[in-house]
Amino acid sequence: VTQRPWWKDGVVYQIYPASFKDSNGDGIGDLNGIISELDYIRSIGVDVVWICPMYDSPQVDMGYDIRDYEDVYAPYGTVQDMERLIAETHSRGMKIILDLVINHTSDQHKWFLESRSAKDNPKRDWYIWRPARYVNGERKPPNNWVSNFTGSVWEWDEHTQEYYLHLFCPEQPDLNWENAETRQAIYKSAMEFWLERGVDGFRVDTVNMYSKGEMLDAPVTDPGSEWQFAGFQYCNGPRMKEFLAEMNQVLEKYDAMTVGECPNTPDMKRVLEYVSAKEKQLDMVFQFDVVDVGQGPYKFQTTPKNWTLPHLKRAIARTQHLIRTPSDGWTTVFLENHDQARSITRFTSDAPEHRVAGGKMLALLMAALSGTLFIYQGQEIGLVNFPETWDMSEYKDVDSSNYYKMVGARTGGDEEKLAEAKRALQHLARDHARVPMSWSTAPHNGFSPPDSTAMPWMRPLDDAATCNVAQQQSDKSSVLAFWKRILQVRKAHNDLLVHGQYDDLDVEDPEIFVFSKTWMGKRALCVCNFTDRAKTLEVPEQVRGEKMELLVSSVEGGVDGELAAYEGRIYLLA
Ligand code: TEU
Ligand code: CA
Repeated sequence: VTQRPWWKDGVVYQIYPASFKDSNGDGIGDLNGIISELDYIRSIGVDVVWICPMYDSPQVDMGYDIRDYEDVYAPYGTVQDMERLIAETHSRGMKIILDLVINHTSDQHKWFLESRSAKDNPKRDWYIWRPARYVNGERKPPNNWVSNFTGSVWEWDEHTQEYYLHLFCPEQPDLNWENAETRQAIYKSAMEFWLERGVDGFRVDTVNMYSKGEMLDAPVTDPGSEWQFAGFQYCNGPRMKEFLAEMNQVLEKYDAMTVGECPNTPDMKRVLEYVSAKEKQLDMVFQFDVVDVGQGPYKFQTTPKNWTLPHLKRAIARTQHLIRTPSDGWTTVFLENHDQARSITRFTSDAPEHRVAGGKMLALLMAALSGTLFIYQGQEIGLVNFPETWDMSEYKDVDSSNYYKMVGARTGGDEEKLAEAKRALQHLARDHARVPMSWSTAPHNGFSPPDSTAMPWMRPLDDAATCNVAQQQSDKSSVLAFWKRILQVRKAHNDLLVHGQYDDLDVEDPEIFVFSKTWMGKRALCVCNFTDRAKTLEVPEQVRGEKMELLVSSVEGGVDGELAAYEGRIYLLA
């Protein structure tokens, strides 16, 4: 076997600093809290940690609005704490990657303060400024693109009488990547500052949005529509390859890995151009096919349970086929992150009698898929969405609150429409991933020190009594115990499970997910029962007659020929 890069076989654990562990009792997670749990993280069988933005930030979008790339958000700690976290991670034989947020900065970044101070400021062109459009004497934004967080992507600046672009919050002005000087400053400040301190790579935020292309200045097509989804216009623009190639000249000096977040890219050929080894663009990407299954461009405007198992199978197949020879691509496996609701709730059942089985089955499914595997904090203990009974005030995320406000404004506060919006948030909001971790049954679920008087920044879960790290570390039938086991199985059968070719064996079956993995003549079969009822195990005709040796089941004492509710199995075929 050729020497494989660490980032292909390694399992990555994603940490959201605000919600992982609060070591000093101010109710906010911090770097010392993360350091105190590195042994726990290592014990799961994880090889890499990904830290979400810990940089100095006004926290409008939870750190994805960076005020200073070269400083740490004070409540999280200091640059020295980060240097200690990097060292402590490395001393345990793990790698560490940071979040690289370079499509935009905070509106309080010194570069933007300069840029907005005057039209002739040397940094004016470091951001994207445009004059107003006038329609019948009325001032309008340059076009009708809608922001990811509702409303226009243009914000009026009274002082210099122009609009600036922000694909996300108004507090997140887009950097102008057309300006070579800006790009060099980004590489130096956002990347080299941390590469010099030993980080092993980056998860690259909105990696395909840096080249806006000429559509940005195209005339407004349908003036009638208030706002228009433009994700397919501002993603994958004409200079993306050039920008990533230039960025790689810096990364290669440190042999750093990259995983790019790649929304709005349904065309697999375009994705392959990012992840093909010979293209030298990115090592891998997160595609949204699986986590957006069944959703339209406006994720909250879809009825929560509107996906089917064939939807999910086709989405998984698209991401797996990036590995199919002869492509020289690579792919990622994930069902959760800080932008996604909890996968047990979304894809199985979070009913008390099913949530553990659901969590174990999804762990087995993910472990059987090729590509680099990403686990999001809390997924390893089977955390689920917080209940519908929680009040809207518990939703702290700008994505959720802006959407809810927009529905209220559009419908004049229509109770039924607002209730519908809350149901969608209960199912899909990013907030479900941001509740403080449940460590034990101590006060604050062990997230903050027991004697701390400050309340955690978000309401801790109500179910910690039955779902917390401490309890599961000593419970062999826990979701945590199963994750540890299934990661060992994945490592023991690395060729088949991490690198093998994926073939779906029955895409249309609405209840059972069965696929095979093939590597140099060796084959495995994975079968998952996505229902809450026992189902007969039908051996797919493609493998009928072959000897099936059970490698692992997600349910103890499974019955031959029958799959229990939410049971997953992997067989070796001979
Ligand atoms: O996400 C970019 C992105 O496309 C999704 O966030 C999506 O637009 C959003 O969840 C609304 O549905 C990245 C980060 O992961 C996200 O947390 C940030 O809010 C966003 O970029 C801006 O930096
Ligand atoms: Ca703290």
